Amino acid sequence: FPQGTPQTTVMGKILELNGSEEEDPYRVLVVEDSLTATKLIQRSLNESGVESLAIAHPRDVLTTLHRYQPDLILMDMYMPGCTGVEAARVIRQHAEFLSIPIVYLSGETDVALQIDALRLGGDHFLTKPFNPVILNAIVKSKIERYRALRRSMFHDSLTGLLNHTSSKQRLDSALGTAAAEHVPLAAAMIDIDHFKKVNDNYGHPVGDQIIRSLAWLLKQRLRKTDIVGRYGGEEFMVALPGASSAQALQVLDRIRHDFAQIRHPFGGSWFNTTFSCGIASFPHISHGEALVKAADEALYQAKRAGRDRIVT
Ligand code: GH3
Ligand code: MG
Ligand code: MG
Ligand code: MG
Ligand code: MG
Repeated sequence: FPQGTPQTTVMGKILELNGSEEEDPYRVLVVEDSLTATKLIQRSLNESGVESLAIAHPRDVLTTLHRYQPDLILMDMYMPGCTGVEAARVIRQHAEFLSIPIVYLSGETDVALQIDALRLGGDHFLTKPFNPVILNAIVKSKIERYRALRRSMFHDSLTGLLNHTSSKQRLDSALGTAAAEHVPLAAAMIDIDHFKKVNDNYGHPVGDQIIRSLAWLLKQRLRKTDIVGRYGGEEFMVALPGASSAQALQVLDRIRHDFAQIRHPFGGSWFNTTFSCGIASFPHISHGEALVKAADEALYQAKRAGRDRIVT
């Protein structure tokens, strides 16, 4: 084996990618007009490690949902201006909040009214005074399932990265933010070189492992605020909010270099693979689709120029 080339431990670590990405604390939005009830609820959630934000007016619910991105809504029934049920109906009219769990927490003991509330977009009904143990158990189990659902909707099952659709959506929303904050954003398309040959020579499962190793390396090296998606088979899309083309080149070229050093074990020996990459950036290009297209064209240039390189 060549001297000085570090033996990789990447393969062993790949398995962690899907399961052990550290989880954000659970977040609950409490919609409740009584200050006393709010304090009790928030204390109970806090004691079991769940973050929360409380609003007293249902009219603020949509803006708060967008800003706070909670995993669950704890909804009072009777509040000034609008009932919890009315608020739930408004929430359910927005596609992105169609499946967020809404748990009512109310003094209402009339079962017919409780059932009405559940029919109109609620997932569960708890009555006050509440049992904190039950509240926390329900909150946690609902959030677990909601997060699992979202993971499978937005992520690729082989790598755990964002899938094609959600990486495009995330790019569009990051572009909106970049425009509002007057900061640059670099987008890159990455494609593994001669991957057909890898599959032909070593088999499809080995090919899959290589896709996972690149996914892991990208996740490992990029920031939490960067967008990393599996765009297609052996093709990845990366977006770096705040980074210029030149800055992205610097970061990604290290990754390119290090990926090429990885020794993929096969039949008692090992082999290397490389990737090519194209970079384009905002504000030079301002539309998401055009940005991806420009990065794709740069990627094509990188392939034509001999692969294992980045073109900006
Ligand atoms: P180039 O350097 O031009 O990119 O050559 P290439 O062979 O990588 O390009 P091409 O796009 O023609 O082939 C990509 C191959 O990737 C074809 C397909 O069999 C393989 N592939 C796509 N998705 C997967 C996957 O999920 N797992 C594995 N193992 N292979 C895949
Ligand atoms: Mg009330
Ligand atoms: Mg390809
Ligand atoms: Mg190709
Ligand atoms: Mg390829």
